Amino acid sequence: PVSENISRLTAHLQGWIGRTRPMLIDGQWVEAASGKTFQVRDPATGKIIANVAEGAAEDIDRAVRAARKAFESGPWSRMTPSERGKLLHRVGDLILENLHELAQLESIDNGKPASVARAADVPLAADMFHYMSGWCTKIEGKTIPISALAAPGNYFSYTRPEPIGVVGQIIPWNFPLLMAAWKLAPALATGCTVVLKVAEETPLSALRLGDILMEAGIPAGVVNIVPGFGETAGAALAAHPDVNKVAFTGSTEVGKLIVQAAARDLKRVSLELGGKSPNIILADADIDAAIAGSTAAIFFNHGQCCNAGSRLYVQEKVFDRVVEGIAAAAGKIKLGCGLDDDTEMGPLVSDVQFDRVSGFLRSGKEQGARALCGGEALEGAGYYVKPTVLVDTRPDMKVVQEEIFGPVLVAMPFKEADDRLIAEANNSIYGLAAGVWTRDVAAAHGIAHKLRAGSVWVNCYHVFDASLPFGGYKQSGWGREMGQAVLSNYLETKAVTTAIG
Ligand code: TXE
Repeated sequence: PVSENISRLTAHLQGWIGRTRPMLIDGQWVEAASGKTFQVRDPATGKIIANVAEGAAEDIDRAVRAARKAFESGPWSRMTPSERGKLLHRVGDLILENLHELAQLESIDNGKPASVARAADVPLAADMFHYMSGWCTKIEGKTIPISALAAPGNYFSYTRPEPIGVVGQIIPWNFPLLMAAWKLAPALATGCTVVLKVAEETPLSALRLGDILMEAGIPAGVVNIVPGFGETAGAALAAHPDVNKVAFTGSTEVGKLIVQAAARDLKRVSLELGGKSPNIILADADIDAAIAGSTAAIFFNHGQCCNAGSRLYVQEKVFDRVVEGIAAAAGKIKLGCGLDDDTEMGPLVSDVQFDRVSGFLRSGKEQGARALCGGEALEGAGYYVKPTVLVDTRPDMKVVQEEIFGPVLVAMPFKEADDRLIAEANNSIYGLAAGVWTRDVAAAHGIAHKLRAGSVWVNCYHVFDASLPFGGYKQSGWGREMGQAVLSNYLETKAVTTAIG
């Protein structure tokens, strides 16, 4: 059955989604070599919205060959940095020109409210291209005064940052367009060429972005977009001998498989993986702001954020007020189809995620946690789970240790903001993000410095910017996305030394 929500899309999108969506290889929209397609579903109804070409090893190989050709013989490698920068800027402009449609597409594919996609996902994706377009002309080497003890003489030495080559990028379904932008923009800014494997749950917005890249004038073969499944297309990309680097966002479990596959040829790897981020509220904080911010920290994007503030630590004397405040706010969140104007939280992305999150809710109950609100799915069609706050938890519970990736907060009280609290907050295999709420500046920075996390937000949460590096400590990943820091993911450094007599 076809989802009735298709009729709510613009006429143009209805036409676009109504045709089997091919993959982008060497500037051409083509079918899979096998001729196979797969179905994409609307998480609000569980019904079908599109058919998409199902890429596998042979398609990945075609795409890698196209990317290699575009990298070696141009035109990408022959373009000036300024020309590349202008093209990237144009991509950002075109994303904004298509804001409304991209937001609708993201909503029907992922389940998130279109209003959120319009305010966040799509403009942030455009911003990433705009920001990275500026870096094209600013990737500079250094001149280095050397001593050359073993070979005395006069030398002129400099470094040259060079693009790593053909990059394989594998992205998840939680921010489908934004993750494509986070990956593509820096790779293109550094002069690499790309094969992008999009998530099987949400391939549509990245395929639409493929149209935009072509319209902007990105040359054939520079970006190839292959939808398909992880174990086939994804694994083939991670293992392809002619890929120089793999950039992956997804589960820590699959991140480890990527490293193993890449190890065979010692490919460079960067990883942005899971999290179980602590969010700490001290008693002296602006409690109303902390309640509002911590509600958003866990429930934004239905909890399907790698950086979600999913472990809440609240100082004892304000614990009840805070958790009851968050539970009250959670109870007011309007669940519904992402295409409805008043929806604040949509369904989870898929039946698989729905079952996974429901399993965590059962496990929490079995191990003795108590739900202050939610704690169950919504009856009826669609993959809806009620926003949930769990208390009476213990550090060893599955719901406290593992990434749930759904709208489920676990809350724990603490006595003093001392080293025991820090140890508890750091008691995780992950280290992606953290939050601290307090009016005490010294305490805020003291705690921020001791947390083993790649991002720490003080009196705020989920504040992202194209210029700020983002990524994880420990099993949350390798390397950083965004900012100047991401460029090193896609560059090699060459040292050139000339004898000058
Ligand atoms: O992730 P996968 P899933 C976490 C979150 C979630 C769990 C499972 O906890 O509940 O992961 O989600 C591709 N070789 N995150 O199963 O499988 C896959 O096709 C190569 C956190 O969706 O990691 C998709 O494109 N690629 C996360 C991508 O990997 C493979 C976001 C991510 O899918 C592959 C998503 C393989 N063997 C989930 N297997 C975050 N950090 O934001 C799968 N893939």
